[in-house]
Amino acid sequence: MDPLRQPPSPCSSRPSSPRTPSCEMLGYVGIEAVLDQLKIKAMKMGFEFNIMVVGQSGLGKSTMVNTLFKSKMWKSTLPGLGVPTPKTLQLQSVTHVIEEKGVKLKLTVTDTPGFGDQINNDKCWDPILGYINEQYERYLQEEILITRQRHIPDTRVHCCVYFVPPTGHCLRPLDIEFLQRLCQTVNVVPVIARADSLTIEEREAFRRRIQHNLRTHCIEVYPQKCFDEDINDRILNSKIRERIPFAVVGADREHLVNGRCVLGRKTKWGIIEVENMAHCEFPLLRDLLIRTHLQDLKDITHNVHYENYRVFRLNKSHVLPRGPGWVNLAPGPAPSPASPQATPRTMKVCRWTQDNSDDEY
Ligand SMILES: Nc1nc2c(ncn2[C@@H]2O[C@H](COP(=O)(O)OP(=O)(O)O)[C@@H](O)[C@H]2O)c(=O)[nH]1
Ligand SMILES: [Mg+2]
Repeated sequence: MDPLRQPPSPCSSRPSSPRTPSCEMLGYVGIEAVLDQLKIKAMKMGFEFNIMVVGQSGLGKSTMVNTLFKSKMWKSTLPGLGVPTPKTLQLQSVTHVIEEKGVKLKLTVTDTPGFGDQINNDKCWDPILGYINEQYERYLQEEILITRQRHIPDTRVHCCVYFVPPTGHCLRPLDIEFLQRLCQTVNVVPVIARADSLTIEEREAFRRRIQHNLRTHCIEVYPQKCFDEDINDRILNSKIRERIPFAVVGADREHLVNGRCVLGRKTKWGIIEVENMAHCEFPLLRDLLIRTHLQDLKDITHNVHYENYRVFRLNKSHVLPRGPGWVNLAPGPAPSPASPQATPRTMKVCRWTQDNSDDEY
């Protein structure tokens, strides 16, 4: 027997070669095996994913980070759990490598100090947009090196979870201004924070009003309609769009409920379980971020948001042709988001060349 066609040993990283086809499948080449190859490569490389939480202080951002880390999926040994979450005073990133069924995920969560606490909230978005652009700049500086790393470390923010205060009214002008800027730079998933302070009817009415605000102010949150790739995407994403912003509750303490250990908030009237869909929509947020849309969030970050930044920076740096592949891009500070013209807002690079003009449904 040809040694190349022998079944691989269990520790081999190569997929088995497709079986010899039966007579009726003579035209069969075995292209589908490429999927196995991709899977094995991806498992070897692992995945990187970066999330940021943004919103006014006291809305439960740091608690939500712990909720995500502590929930069943992300059993972790974060130091300090169980003690009250200290106030976040500066941007800070925590990285964890999570492994499940042989798949490694390097997850970085960036927690931000609350904004909007000042009397004058002018440009309170600057530090956050500055951080996001800085990560694009880092990636760009690595990418343009002549001898670049085979794998460029990716610190770019793939998703920003924006916490809306549970006022029950509508988006505040500050949220609208912030979201308008943020959505042009990064994927944004808004959530209704501390949703346990609203009744089910209030949550629903608030959600509808926020959706209306987003539409009237042309704020495109994730998943953006124009990037649905096919009918299946449209069906799934339109269901998600219906439910966004998710009404979430955060908690970092475990309680015993009917013999089960659950993450939740203990009140006089009972336990609010964060993973129970009857209590809040935290599971929808976690599923979107990890189970269903992780790769898509990364793709849009790379193909749209980073691409906008890259085009903007290359244009700004007067790219001069000096032989094949030469790019004269002086390393410099990331464009300051303080000057509105410095951020690539107005450009929109579409992922695919397909015509999306028929996206209404
Ligand atoms: N009722 C309620 N309280 C919450 C929730 N999430 C966090 N908290 C509490 O709100 C306070 C501020 O939370 P923290 O996570 O520090 O807010 P941050 O300033 O946005 O990071 C803490 O006492 C939390 O226990 C929630 O979903 N509902
Ligand atoms: Mg905090």
